[in-house]
Amino acid sequence: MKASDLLVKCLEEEGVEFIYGVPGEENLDMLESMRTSSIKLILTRHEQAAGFMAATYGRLTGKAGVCMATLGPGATNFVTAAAYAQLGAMPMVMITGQKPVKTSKQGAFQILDIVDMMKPLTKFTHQLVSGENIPNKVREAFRLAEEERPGAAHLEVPEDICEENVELQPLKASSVRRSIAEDKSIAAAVEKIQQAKNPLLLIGAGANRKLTGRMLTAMVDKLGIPFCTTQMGKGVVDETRPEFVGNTALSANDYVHRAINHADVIVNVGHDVIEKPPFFMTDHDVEVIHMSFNTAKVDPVYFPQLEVIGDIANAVWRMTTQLEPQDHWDFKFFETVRDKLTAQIAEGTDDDRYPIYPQRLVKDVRDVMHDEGIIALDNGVYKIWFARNYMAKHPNTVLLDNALATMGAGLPSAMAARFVHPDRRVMAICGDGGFMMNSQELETAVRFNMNLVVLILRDDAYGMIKWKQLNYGFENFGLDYGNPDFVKYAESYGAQGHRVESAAGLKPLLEHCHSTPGVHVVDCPIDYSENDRILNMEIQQRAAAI
Ligand SMILES: Cc1ncc(C[n+]2csc(CCOP(=O)(O)OP(=O)(O)O)c2C)c(N)n1
Repeated sequence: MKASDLLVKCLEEEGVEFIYGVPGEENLDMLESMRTSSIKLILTRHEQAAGFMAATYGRLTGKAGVCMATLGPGATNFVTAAAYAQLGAMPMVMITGQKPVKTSKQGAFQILDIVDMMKPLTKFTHQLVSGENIPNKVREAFRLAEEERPGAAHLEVPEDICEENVELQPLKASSVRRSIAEDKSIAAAVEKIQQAKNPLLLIGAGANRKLTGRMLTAMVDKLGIPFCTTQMGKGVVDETRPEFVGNTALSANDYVHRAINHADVIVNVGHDVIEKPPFFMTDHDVEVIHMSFNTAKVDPVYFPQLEVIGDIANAVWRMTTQLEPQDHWDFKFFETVRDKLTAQIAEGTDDDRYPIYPQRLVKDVRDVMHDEGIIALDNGVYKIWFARNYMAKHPNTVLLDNALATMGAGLPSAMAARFVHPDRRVMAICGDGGFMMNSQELETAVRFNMNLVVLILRDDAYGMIKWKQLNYGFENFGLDYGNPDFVKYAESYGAQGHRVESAAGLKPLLEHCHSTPGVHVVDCPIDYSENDRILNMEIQQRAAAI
C-alpha cells in the first residue's frame, strides 16, 4: 500500500471525520489518498482558522480534531492554533508536509525545523522518517492529544515518506480506563464536606467533560450544595439553577467572590492553572479540596489541604453516594448572593439606548439561543459580560477561550461547532478587531452552506485594551481604527449582511437570522462607555455591601 493511503487509513481508524486545512504541494499524496476516504476535507482560507476549527472539534467531542498544512509558512501559521489547543486542553493533531528527507533537491527553500518549533506548543511532535512508523506514530499522536490533560500533537510527513510502499495495517486503540481516586481520599473529602458549615463547589475547566457534568448535577440535586463556575467551567452544571452563585468572570471583588470568601470548605473540581489562579486561599481561612486528574501545581496562592486525584466523574459520583445533606450546613448567605446577583444582572436589560449596552446585548442573545444553542466568543471586553451575565444551561454551549485568550478564534470555532452540531443554533460573537483577524473564513462558511450567525460588536477600536488604558490612567491613544462596511463585506462573500439600527431591533433581527438559512453577518454598534463604571466600581461597591 502507498504510505499516504496507510496514513489516511490510520486516521480513519482513529475515527477522524474532518480534516481542516490548506494543502500545499507537499501534502498532495495525502490529499489524493483522502479523496477516496471517508474523511471530509474542510478547505479553509487560512491555516490558523483550520487549527482553531480542529481544536474546537476536539473540545466538543473529546476526539482529536485534525488539521493539515504544508511545510514552512503553512506550518508556522499553525503556531497560534497549537498554543490555543495546548493551553485550552483541546485534543488536536496537526499534520504538516515537508520536502523529501532522504534526498532533497531544493536546499533550504521553505524549510524550517517545524518539529522543533512545535516542541513548546505540543505534547508530542515528530517527523516521520519511514512509512513503517506511520501506524504507531499516528496512534501515539492521538493517544497523547486525547488523554488527560488533552492538548496538541504534531506529525510531520515528508513527501518521500508518503510515496513509500508499505505492508502494514493501522494500529487499533487499546481499551483503557482512567485510574480512579483511592477510597481513603474519597472518605477524607466526604468527611471534610460533611463537617463544613458553608461548603461550596467551584467548577473549573477540567470538569468540562460530559460525564463529570452529569455527576456534578446529581451531586447538586442530592445535596443542594451551592456552586460557582470559572469561565471555562460555564454550563458544566446548569447556571440557571437556584444553587448557582456566579461566575469568576472578574478576577476579584465581584458578588461571587463574597460567596467564595464565605465558604469554609471549597470543593475545587477540575481546576486548571491556565485559568486565573484561585486567589481565594490568600485572604481567608478556607480548606480546599482539589479534585482533578493530576495533583495541584505548587503555587504561592494555591495550596489545597486535600487532593482527590483520579477520574473526576467517578470521584464525584462516589462522593455523592456517601454524602448526605447536613442540618448544620448553612447556605443562607449564598442564597443572598445569588438573589442579589440575579437582580443586578437583570438591570439594564431593557435599556433602550443605542448603540446597544452590554447588559441588554447579553440578555437578548440568551433569549434567542435556545437552551442547547452554542455561542462561540472571540476575545474582547464583551467576553467578561458574557461570562458573568449569560447563564449557560449545558456544557460547551459557551465556547470561550480563557486560556490563550487569543483573538481570531470566534468565527472558526463557531464553524467547528456547526459541523459537530448541525441541528443547534450557533452564533459567533466577535469584536470588530477579532472578527477581522479571521474574517476570510466567511467564504468557507458560505461554501459549506452553513446556517450560521456572526454577531460583530462594533466599537471601531480594540475596546478591551482601551478599557485597560483608561484604568491605568493613560490618555486615549493608539487603539482606534476604521472598519469596512460589514453589511457590504458580508454580501461580497455571498453571506447576508444586516445592521442593528436600534436596541429593540437586535432581538428580532437575531431571531430572523437563526430562522433563515445561510450565513448571516450582523453589524451591531455597541456602547462600552459604562464598562468601567459598572465592572470596576459599581459591582465591587455593591458586592462589598452584601
Ligand atoms: C491575537 C491577539 N492579539 C492581541 C490580543 C490582545 N487583545 C486582547 S483583547 C484586544 C482587543 C479586542 O478588540 P475587539 O476584538 O474589537 O473587541 P472589543 O474589546 O473591542 O470588544 C486585544 C488587542 C489578543 N488577546 N490576541
